[in-house]
Amino acid sequence: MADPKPIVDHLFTADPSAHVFNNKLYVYPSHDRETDIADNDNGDQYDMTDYHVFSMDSVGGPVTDHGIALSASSVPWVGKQMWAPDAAAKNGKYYLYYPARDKEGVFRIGVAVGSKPEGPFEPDPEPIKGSYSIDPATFVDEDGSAYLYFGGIWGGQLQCWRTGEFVKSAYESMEASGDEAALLPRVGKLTEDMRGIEGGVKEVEIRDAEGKLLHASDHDRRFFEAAWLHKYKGKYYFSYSTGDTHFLVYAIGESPMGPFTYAGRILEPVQGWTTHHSIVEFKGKWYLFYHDTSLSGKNHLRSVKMRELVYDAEDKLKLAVPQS
Ligand code: FUB
Repeated sequence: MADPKPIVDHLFTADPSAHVFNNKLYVYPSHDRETDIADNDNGDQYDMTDYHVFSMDSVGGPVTDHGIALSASSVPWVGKQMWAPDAAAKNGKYYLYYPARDKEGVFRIGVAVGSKPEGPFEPDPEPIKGSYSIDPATFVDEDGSAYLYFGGIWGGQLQCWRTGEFVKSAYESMEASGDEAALLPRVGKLTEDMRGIEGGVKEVEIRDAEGKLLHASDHDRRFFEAAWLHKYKGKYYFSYSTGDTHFLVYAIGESPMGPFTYAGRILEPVQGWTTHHSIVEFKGKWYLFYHDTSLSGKNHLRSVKMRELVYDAEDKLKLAVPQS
């Protein structure tokens, strides 16, 4: 199959979080922009300043760009770099979750509230208490309980939060090999008003088939960034990027808080340094949203694409048409 076309090409978009609200498919991506900042491991080249929201009534139909939903200039705590966002609906309101560096350069996660899925969103003046690192992803369960997953290594600073406090000197100490368990993504239960975390932040355990936590040296399977959670047939599928190996993989659990057991790979590396995704059911079919750099050839100018996903007889996830 030919590589799919980006869903839009008038802007560069990345890190797509897709949700169905009011029978429409909404996509909440990062809005990549041209800068003259050189690529580095810190991710300084991803210097985004606002978010646009997109929607479609049908797959393959027109995609509407609803314009700017939130800008860095309207959030008092943001210093720079508005990275991968997500959105949730509850209590008749819509919530946009987004990471950015604060004025001290520490990544935090903010929330902004709107009355429509496409925004505009009014930001809370402070980041979510207890939040840190990047790549927020929300999941609202059938009983109304809502969860916020987050975390990303390297530029995303998760390695600085091993103790629960920000330790700047730990920035370079990314685990690479040896006996230690891999750094784990984080999850917090969202408060009823969706603007805070209750009960503290927990590690999301990702285990192998023998029940052992994945090792730091297990680069093909260990967590790096880009967490996502969806539910299928009563089971919780936690998917993520393996970062320096650039796979999108998933693990399955019985609870949204984990633990999850590694289950397989969804997508091979895409063109470009990062990979990031979401998974959504729309009109009876399942879709993977992801990005690559096929339009620009530049790591920081990405484009969102989508592909259909299917489950096999054992409820394992795979692309409907294999990656070419
Ligand atoms: O878009 C900036 C960062 O690149 C995201 O937060 C990561 O997931 C990676 O895609």
